[in-house]
This record gives sequence, C-alpha cells and structure tokens, in this order.
Amino acid sequence: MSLPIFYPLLDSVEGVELAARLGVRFAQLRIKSGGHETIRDNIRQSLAIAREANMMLVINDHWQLAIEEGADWVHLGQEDLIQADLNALRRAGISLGISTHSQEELERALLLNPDYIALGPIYPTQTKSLTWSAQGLERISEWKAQLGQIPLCVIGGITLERSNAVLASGADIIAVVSDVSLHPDPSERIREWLTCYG
Ligand code: TZP
Ligand code: MG
Repeated sequence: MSLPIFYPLLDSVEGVELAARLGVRFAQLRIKSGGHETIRDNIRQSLAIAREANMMLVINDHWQLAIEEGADWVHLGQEDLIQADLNALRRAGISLGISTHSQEELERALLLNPDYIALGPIYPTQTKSLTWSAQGLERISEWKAQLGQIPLCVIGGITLERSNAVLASGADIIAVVSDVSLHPDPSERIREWLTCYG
C-alpha cells in the first residue's frame, strides 16, 4: 500500500476539519492534554469528519479509545508500546505506525510488523522536547535500507522547502507540525503542500 507523502499532525477537531476540507488524504490526531471523555469526544468527532472526507486519520497515543471508536490507524511511541495491547489492535484491524530514534528502537519496532516506521527528529524542532538530537539526512538512507517494503515517515523540523532533501534521502512520508501550525496562513500552507504532493 502506498501512503500519501504529506502527513500533517493536528491537535484539534478544527484542525482535522480544515485538513479534510482542503483535501488532505492522510493525517494524525495528536492530542496531548485533556480529560478522558474530552479526548474520546475529539477522537469520535475527528473520525466522523475523516470518514466523510475519505481521509485516513491516525490516532496518536490513545489506542484503547481508537479501538472503541472504530479507528483504522494508531501511532505509538516507544513508551506507549510498553503498555499497548498490540494483539487487541490487530484484532480490531488497526494499522500501526511506530516512532523510532535509534537502531535499538528500530529493531524492536520491526518485530511488531508496523505499517510505517517514523524516524525523528530529522532537523532540530521546537515542537517536542526530545533527548535525541537531530538525526540528519544520512540516517534516513540508513533506515530506509533496513525497512524493505515498510514506508518510512520522517518527522522533526521539516518544512516544504526541506521536503525535496528528505525525499531524495529515501523518506516516503513527511510528518509536519509547525510548518503548518505556525504558518501565518495554515490553510494556504496546506494548499502549497498539496500542490506539491497531493
Ligand atoms: N516527534 C519527533 S519530532 C516531533 C515529534 C512529534 C515534532 C515535529 O514537529 P515539527 O514542528 O514538524 O518539528
Ligand atoms: Mg505517544
């Protein structure tokens, strides 16, 4: 299965609504705060919007809610993998993306048959506080060589201007937060991405 290149990470139902309306095909709902029922409600509304627009929506972190609300995709970090019930995810037919930052994490993730592997941060990022420093472009080629058919998603400090470089290094999918969210006109920036990679 070939996944779209442009993969915006969104932190609200409004963000999902905007992305869906503009024609984004693959996006992630990444909610890092709020109570359980509020998060459930945001997931439920976002999935309904995504379904209506035929947009694949990946739920970050909240794998139990993703199962309960009928999601098709979940994204988990290394810390989530410790407690996630991967058999339950698979039984629910959910596809899985996994974050990796080191060779050890990559090898552990590959044992779980992921549907994509994320590598980050490629460039310095202000969006997430990480102990890992920037991986750089060479690491993308190293990861790609180990993945076979599994798509490689890159994340961290990536802008539209940097997209050619990461793709030329072997990336398949580009995950983006601030290049859209901090842009003076996020809608226009999404349109620019889609013009290049829609
Ligand atoms: N994981 C690694 S870097 C990152 C995440 C969630 C943040 C990416 O945000 P930005 O603004 O695109 O650098
Ligand atoms: Mg997580």
